[in-house]
Amino acid sequence: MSEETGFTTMAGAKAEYETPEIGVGMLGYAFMGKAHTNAYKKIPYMMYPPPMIPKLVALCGRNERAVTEAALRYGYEGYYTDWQKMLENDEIQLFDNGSPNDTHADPCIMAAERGMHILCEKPLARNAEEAKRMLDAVQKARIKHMVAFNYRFVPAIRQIRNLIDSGKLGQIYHFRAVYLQEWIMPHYGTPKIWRLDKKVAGSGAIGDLGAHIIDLAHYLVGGVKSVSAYTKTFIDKRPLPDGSGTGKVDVDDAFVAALEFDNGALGTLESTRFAGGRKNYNRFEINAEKGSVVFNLERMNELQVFWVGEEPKETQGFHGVLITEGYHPWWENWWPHGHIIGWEHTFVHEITHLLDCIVNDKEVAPHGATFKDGYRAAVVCDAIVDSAASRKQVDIKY
Ligand code: SOE
Repeated sequence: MSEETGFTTMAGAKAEYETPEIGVGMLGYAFMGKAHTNAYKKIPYMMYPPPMIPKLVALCGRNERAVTEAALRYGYEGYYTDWQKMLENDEIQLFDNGSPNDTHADPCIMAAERGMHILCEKPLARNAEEAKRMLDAVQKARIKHMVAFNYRFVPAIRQIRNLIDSGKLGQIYHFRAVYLQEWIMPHYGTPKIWRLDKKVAGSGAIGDLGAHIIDLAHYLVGGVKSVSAYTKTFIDKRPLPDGSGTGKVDVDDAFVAALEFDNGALGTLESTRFAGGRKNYNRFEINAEKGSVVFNLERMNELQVFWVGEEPKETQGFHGVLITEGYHPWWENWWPHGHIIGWEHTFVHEITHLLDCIVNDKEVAPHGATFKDGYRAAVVCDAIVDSAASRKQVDIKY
């Protein structure tokens, strides 16, 4: 400390325990690059003490001006415009793939071959065949691998999983899920962006939104036995983003599906980006032997619960509850009860889980989604497409 100023520098100060660093290489600087980087920067001081301290080694993106600005904004040590060059950097131990779906497979397979741990955004791949190649690559390598199905890391959803695991809900009869958005309706004038292009995205609402509720079905209920589905493309031609003309939309705008689970439960799934007024409406309801629970992402700190035989019977029915007590999942890291958290914090939780699994050699599953979960979701996504095309029920086979 300086006697004169009273100031003590923290430069070079060491915490009482050594926390290992992990070098991160982030592919993608847009929406998911921002959400993941925000999480990497929050982990050291909010998930305290952190399992590891992320070191922002490199950001990668094709547009040099944009990736330069993003690397400066977020504090990366440097940037690449070529992901293959980034994957040759030995300073990187964790490869994070937040790029569009057509650049999930090759970079992740190379990262696995180079022994890097991997976090890949959902959907894992454009289809099950591609997802299987990625799964095979990571299973050959001795690495930790996770798919960013971030809704597994909402405190209220983890609480539902805990209620299921503890037997408090009993046998599950129904899983009823919708994931509704509105942003490609006519009044948005959305051009044919990559999410509407089959060779880039693989599918439309199915892989973008449906993958989330399929993964939640797997995480909360179990394996899917069969699927019967419809898909629809409401607008089949859109202007090209560069203004050079129009392009055919070759992916689904919406789907509805009926499922039978291996454990006998029944399910219904629906996803669309044509649900006017629905901004990010991921809502599901589970009806079980001892009660029901309802989750709605647009009110993500709450659950609606119904308990069979609840007393006093005069007020039997669904009740709202805030999942913000210190004893609720992850709440010891945040604020006093009622001081709610948001969508961004699910990435903080999920990346902390991955870092904990890396540094302590723990299994990413069952609470984190591995590439095997990414593959299982891809198989169900393909079954929805196949059932709609054949107008027949499709049995799930891995
Ligand atoms: C767009 O539909 C999107 O950003 C999805 O890609 C995300 O997975 C979802 O969490 C929010 O909506």
